[in-house]
Amino acid sequence: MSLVFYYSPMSSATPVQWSFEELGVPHEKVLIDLQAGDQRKPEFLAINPNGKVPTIVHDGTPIFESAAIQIYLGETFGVEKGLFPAPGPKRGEAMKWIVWANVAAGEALSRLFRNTSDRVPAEQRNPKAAEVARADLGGLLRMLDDALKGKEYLLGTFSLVDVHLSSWIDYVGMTGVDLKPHAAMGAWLARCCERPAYKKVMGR
Ligand SMILES: N[C@@H](CCC(=O)N[C@@H](CS)C(=O)NCC(=O)O)C(=O)O
Repeated sequence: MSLVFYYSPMSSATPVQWSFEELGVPHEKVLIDLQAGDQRKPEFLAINPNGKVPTIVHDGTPIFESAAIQIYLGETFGVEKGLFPAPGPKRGEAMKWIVWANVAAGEALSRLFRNTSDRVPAEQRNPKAAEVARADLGGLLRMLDDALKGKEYLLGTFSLVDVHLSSWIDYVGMTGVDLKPHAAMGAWLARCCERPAYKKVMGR
């Protein structure tokens, strides 16, 4: 078996790095230095034409997009370790949350970033659009908070779904979005962040 993981620290590769730690699956790690432009080198573009991390290559097949990678690692290695549901409705729930994080919540966060970040030229930023994005993101966080009420983890027991979403929410908090109004989500985030695997990945 050959499994190669292309990553960069503190990036969209972080949740995948955490999953690898939880799973304990042997793999080769290749650092892609985004500042140096490694992601635009022809040898990397041949694997992932998007030129982005994370990317994995399993037995010669490249897989990109973090949501797809998490689902793939879950179904390939996670079921026997009790970290991902077997095929069935619970598997559907796992996929639902992972895709939701990247597509629905990710869209609102990137809209907020595009309209507030000083890394985006001022003339491309729109305060009204930023306000709408902040409200949309708040609504999505409320939805996650509601889903976590009365629960330790999203699917009941800890799984790669919690890895993916809590890593993402931890990042959202680091961007300055206020997470305090969402108490159930905050308690769950604290539980997830205590995992030794996450502390190792984050160097905490
Ligand atoms: N939707 C992608 C996003 C990946 C992504 O944007 N990765 C960033 C790092 S956080 C990247 O590699 N950027 C390099 C570039 O765009 O040049 C995923 O979830 O995998």
